[in-house]
Amino acid sequence: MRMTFRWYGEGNDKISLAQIRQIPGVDGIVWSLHDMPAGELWSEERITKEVATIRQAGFHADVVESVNVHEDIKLGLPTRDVYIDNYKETLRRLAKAGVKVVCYNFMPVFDWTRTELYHPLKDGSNALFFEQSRIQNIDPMELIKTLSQNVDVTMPGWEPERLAKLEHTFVQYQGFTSEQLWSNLQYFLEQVIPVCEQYDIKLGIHPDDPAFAIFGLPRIITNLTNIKRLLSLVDSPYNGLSICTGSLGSINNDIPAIIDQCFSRIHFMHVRNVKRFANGDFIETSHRACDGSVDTVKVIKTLHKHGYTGYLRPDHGRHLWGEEEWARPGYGLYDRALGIMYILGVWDSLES
Ligand SMILES: [Mn+2]
Repeated sequence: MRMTFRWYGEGNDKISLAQIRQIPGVDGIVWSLHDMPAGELWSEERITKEVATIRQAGFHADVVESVNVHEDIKLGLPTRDVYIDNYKETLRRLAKAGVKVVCYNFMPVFDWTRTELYHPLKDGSNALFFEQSRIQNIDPMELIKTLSQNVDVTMPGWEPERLAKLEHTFVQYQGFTSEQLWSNLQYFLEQVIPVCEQYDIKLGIHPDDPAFAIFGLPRIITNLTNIKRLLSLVDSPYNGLSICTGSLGSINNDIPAIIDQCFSRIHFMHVRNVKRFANGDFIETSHRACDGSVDTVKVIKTLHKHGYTGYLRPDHGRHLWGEEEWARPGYGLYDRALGIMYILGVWDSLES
């Protein structure tokens, strides 16, 4: 297992590479060009510069999260071919720069969705929260407005140019079915996976977050059955998975069973914990197994049992010790560092 940490780039992340260096066990930075609109070709200069910055700080830059998929690809519009060509060329350029794994998702309109960014926990910290009743009774535009009022950073998947077109995008998805989304995902993979094979760069799809339909938009990467279907769309090791225990844990998935059955296709792991409530709400918690609904110890044990040598990062953490004042929601420094120590603690005890 190779421990990594997600970093948003110089001037775009209040956490420095020097701080990340002090977290034990982290040898790689998970990066992206976060200002790049979905569908646009990434320039070689920008890629080279970002990789150099990361390497100069003593890390590898093997994992990119994410190269966003343009909405026209998900919708299957005739214009998708231009964006798929850009995607292929971006993959070639990333491979040439030494990138090994690219994480992406195929969720319509939204990336991850929550109803509250700073919900208080009993210990005095706060965390991302999803409340079913609020989702059912709110217009998506309202939700976005309310959430973005309190945040002065751009969250991945909530980029201004995406939000500006939100109303129009919703109209485009009216009547859109999950079978259409499957078919468009297959079309995309059939185009890009041969490039991945040729240039030795692996794709890992991120599960949908949360793992159920919201606002009437289909969500398909949600459980073992659907993950197997995804893997069979193009049966290549390059068509792989980023398993996120928090996203899959938003419903009652048996994540160790998913790891067991799909192990050879897992290229990247996100480990975090969520606590689910009987009414379907869930809140993000510490990484400890006993603090949430995901048996994170069993997840790590299962990876260890199979001899996982791929990349892993702690995912969203709670906001601790006042860091919500400056940190990107879910991406503070402290709880992710604590999460790493927990994951490594379990791993080391299995190794010893
Ligand atoms: Mn994740």
